[in-house]
Amino acid sequence: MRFTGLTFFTKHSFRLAALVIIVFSSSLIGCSSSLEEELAQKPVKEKIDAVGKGEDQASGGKEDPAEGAEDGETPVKQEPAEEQKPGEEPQTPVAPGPPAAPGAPVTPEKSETPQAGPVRPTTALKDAFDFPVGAAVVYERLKNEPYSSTLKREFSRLSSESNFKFHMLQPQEGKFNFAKADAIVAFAQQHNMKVHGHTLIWALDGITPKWVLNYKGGEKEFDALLKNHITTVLKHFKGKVSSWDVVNEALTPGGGYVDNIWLRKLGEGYLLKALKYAQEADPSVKLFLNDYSQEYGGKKLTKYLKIVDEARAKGIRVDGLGFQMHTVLRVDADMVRQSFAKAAAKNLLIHLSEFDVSLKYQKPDTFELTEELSKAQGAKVKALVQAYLKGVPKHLQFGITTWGVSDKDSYFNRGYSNFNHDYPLLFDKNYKPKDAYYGFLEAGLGK
Ligand code: 9MR
Repeated sequence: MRFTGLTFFTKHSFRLAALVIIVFSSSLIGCSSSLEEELAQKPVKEKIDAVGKGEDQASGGKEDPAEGAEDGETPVKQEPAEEQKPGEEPQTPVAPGPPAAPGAPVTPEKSETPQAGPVRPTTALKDAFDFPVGAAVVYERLKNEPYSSTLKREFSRLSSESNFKFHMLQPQEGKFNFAKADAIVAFAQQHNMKVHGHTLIWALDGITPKWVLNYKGGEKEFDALLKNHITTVLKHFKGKVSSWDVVNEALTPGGGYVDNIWLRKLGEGYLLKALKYAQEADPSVKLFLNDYSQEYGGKKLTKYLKIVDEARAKGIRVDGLGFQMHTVLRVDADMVRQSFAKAAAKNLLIHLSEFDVSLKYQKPDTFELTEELSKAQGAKVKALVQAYLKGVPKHLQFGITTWGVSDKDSYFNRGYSNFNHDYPLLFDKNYKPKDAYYGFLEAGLGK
C-alpha cells in the first residue's frame, strides 16, 4: 500500500488537527510574545514539513504520480485514514499554517506603501542588486509559461524546492538519478543563472529515504553512506552548482540537535562530517547550514554560531548561513536585521534562502488578498530587504531567494486541502508583479 501525499487524512482528523493547532496558536498570540513562546510553536512547522515530506516520500524519488499535472506536484485527495503498515510513512495529521514565524516578535504595521506614485520602476529584480536574486523552482514547471519567462527576466540564481534532495537524487541505494536536477542546471546555464543546491542532508527522518532509515550497520557504515552521497553529488555537479545547503534544519528552536538517523548513528559530529566531505569533494563550492527562525535571533542562531566556531577550530569550512525567512507580516524587520548582523560578524555569507511573507496565517479558508494587505506586504518585504542590505556587509551578501515564483506555485498553495488562498510571493497568480515585488525592487534601487 502506497500513500500519495495527504491521501491518508480523513476530513475528520484534518479538522481536528487544525482546531488543536489554531487553539494552541491563539493562546500564544494572546500572550505577550516572548521568544520562548514563539519557539514553542515549532510543532506547527514540523507538521507542515511532514506534509511535504509525505508528498515527496510518497513518490520515493520515482516518477511523480502527478507528473503531467499542471505543476507536477501530488494533488490532494482526501481518503479514509489507514493504519500505518510496517515500512510505511507515519500518518501525521497535519493542519496547514505558516512555517516559521507565527510568534515572531511584533512591530505595529507601518502604513507606508512601497510605491510613491503611479510610476513603477521597470528594472528587473536581478538588475537592482549587486548579489544574485534567486527563486526556488520545481522541475516540472520549467516548461510552463509565464513561469519560465518570469524566471529568465527577473532572477539570476535558481534553487530547487525538492529536486536536489537526498531522496530525489538517490532514491535507492547506489542508484543516483540526476535527470531533473540536471535539467534545472541546464536551464540555469542557458539563462546565465547560478545554481544553489538545496540540500545534501535534511536532518529529519520524515524526508530521508526509507532505505537509509532501514540501512543495516553502525557508525562506520553510516559514515560511508554519508560520505558517498555527498561526494557523488558534489562531484556530479562540480563547476555547475556553486553553493550548497549541506544540512537543512539540523537544530531545534531551543538550539538542540534535531533527532534523526544521522544523529543517532554518527552523533552530533555528523554535521561537521557532512561539511568536511562536501569541502573535500569540491573545494570551490560555498557551504551553508540552512534553517528557519534563526532570523529571530535566539538560541538556535547562537548554537549555529558556536558550531561555526567549532568547525573552524577543526579546519572545517562553513561559508555561510541560510536564513529561510518564511515569515509573516508581524515580523519586526529591525530585529531581523540584528540577527543578520550577528551572524555576519562571524564572517559568514548570509543567504535569505526561502523568502516569502505568508498573509493567510490564522485567516479563514475563504481569505482573499485585499489592496490594504497587499500594500502592507509590499512595505514589509521592502523593510526586510532593507534589513538585509543594512545588516549584512556587502561582501557577505550572498543573495535573496524567494521560495517559488508566483502565488500560484507557492508551496503554501498546493498540497493542502482548502489551503489555496495564500499570497506569500512577489508575483500574483497571473505572474503580475505585486506590491511585494515593487517593495523588493525599490529596496534594491534605494528608493
Ligand atoms: O517547498 C517544498 C515542498 O514542495 C516539498 O514537498 C517539501 C518536502 O520536500 O519541502 C518544501 O521545502 C521546504 C524546504 O526544503 C526546507 N524549508 C521548508 C520548505 C517548506 O516546507
